[in-house]
This record gives sequence, structure tokens and C-alpha cells, in this order.
Amino acid sequence: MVGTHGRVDAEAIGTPIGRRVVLGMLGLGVAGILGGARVQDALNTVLSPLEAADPTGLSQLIPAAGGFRIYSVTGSLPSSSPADYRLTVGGMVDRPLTLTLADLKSMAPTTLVKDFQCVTGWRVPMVHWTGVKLSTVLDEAGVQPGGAALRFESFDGTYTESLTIDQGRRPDVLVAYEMLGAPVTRQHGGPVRMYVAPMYGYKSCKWLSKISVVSKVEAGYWERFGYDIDGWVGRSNGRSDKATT
Ligand SMILES: Nc1nc2c(c(=O)[nH]1)N[C@H]1C(S)=C(S)[C@@H](COP(=O)(O)O)O[C@H]1N2
Ligand SMILES: [Mo]
Repeated sequence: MVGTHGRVDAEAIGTPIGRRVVLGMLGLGVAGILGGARVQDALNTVLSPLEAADPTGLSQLIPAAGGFRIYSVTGSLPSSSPADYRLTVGGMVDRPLTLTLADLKSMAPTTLVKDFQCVTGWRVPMVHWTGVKLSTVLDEAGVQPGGAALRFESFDGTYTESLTIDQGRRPDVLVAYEMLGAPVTRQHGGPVRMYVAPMYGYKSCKWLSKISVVSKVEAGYWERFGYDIDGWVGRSNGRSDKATT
């Protein structure tokens, strides 16, 4: 565990308070996983201009394969074993669901090979993803009239995301249990995460625990800091306020 204190966010980094938050996180948590000798390196990494332009996570503090960076706004990596994992589907549905990982795997699988693009600029080309189409899960639950949007929750206790129902029914939106040809790792949001292929990475909620059908879109975690709710790659610069940072 990195620790449960502190949070790295766009508002905090680059301000004196933000640096204190980051320093606090390093002192209390990252020192624990990296060991003292590397704390200064981690510190330099966090306070570099590159890091300031990439505020959404734990970049380079946790090693990641294949060009990915590991992001967690809580500063920790929550854990759920495959056996204990549950995905609940509720809100405006005819049949509320509690799905195990085995339940998800018993539903028709879809594999996509597509890029993963973070709004801060990094991109991993041609990633293999396997899971269940979100539309399949929605059909299983039965969306009630007036159910116009979706709210996603993470078992990190903090992160949320949103889509319209129409966006959520696209065939390239997956409830994913495999990534990079293997079960989704804890670092990448396993056992189950969202993969919203046409949108920036922040739309793909990691450590997925709950999907609710709701009447209208509610801004997700990063959207409350100014990122676009409709985060289409290439059609959005990611920032609804047109900030240049
Ligand atoms: N629960 C949760 N989901 C999240 C995030 C997060 O911090 N917490 N970060 C988002 C962002 S900004 C990106 S780019 C991707 C990063 O996925 P990765 O950590 O597997 O590289 O996860 C998205 N989903
Ligand atoms: Mo991101």
C-alpha cells in the first residue's frame, strides 16, 4: 500500500499547499514502498515540471509496463480478490444485479485492440482489452424509462465517472477484466475496470464497484476539476474551461 493519506490533484500540484501535500504523501507513504534511498529521486520526479503537467497520478512512483502510468487519485491502490469481487448494477433498472467475476466471464466476451490515451498526453497504442460490453450488462439489468445516464463508482471510495446511456451502449465500451492479454492487475484497476475506448483515460473508471442508471449526467471526479464530461479523444482538448495547462 502506498498509504491512504493525501491526494494528488490538478488543483494542488504547483501550489505551495500542493507541494506540501505531495511531500506529506512521499514522507508517509511512498518512502515505505521505495525505501529511503529513492525518496529524493521520487521527490525530484514529483516536483519536476513534467510532473506538474501530469497531475493525475502516481507517475513513475510505481513501475508500470508498456508505457502506462499508474494513476490513483487516492494515493493508494485498493485491493479486491477475484473471489471477493462484486459489481453491483442499480438505480433505474428493472433487475438490480450483483455480479461476481465468474458471472461477468459467463457473459459473451468482447476483445478490442485499441489505444489508451491519457488527457495529459501519453498514449499506449494497440492495447488488448477483453470484457463484457457495457450494453450487455445494461440489457441484463433492464434500463427503465427515464434512465438517461450512468454513474460509475470505484471501490477506492473516491473516484466516480459518468456517461450518457447512448455513450454507454456503444460497442467499444467495455466492463473489462483482461488488459494487455492478462487479468487486469491491481495497479491497472483490477479485477474489473471500465474501458471507454473513444474517450480519454479518465473516463475509464478503475476498481469498478458500482454502475447506477440515473436520470441525468453527474460530473465525475476529474470533471469537477474542469475536464470535459464528453471526453472524446481528438474532439475535445480535455478541458471545458480551455485552460492551457
Ligand atoms: N479509480 C480510478 N480510476 C481512474 C483513475 C484514478 O485515479 N482512479 N485515473 C484515470 C486516469 S486520468 C487515467 S489516464 C487512467 C489510467 O489508467 P492506468 O492507471 O491503468 O494507466 O485511469 C483512469 N481511471
Ligand atoms: Mo489520465
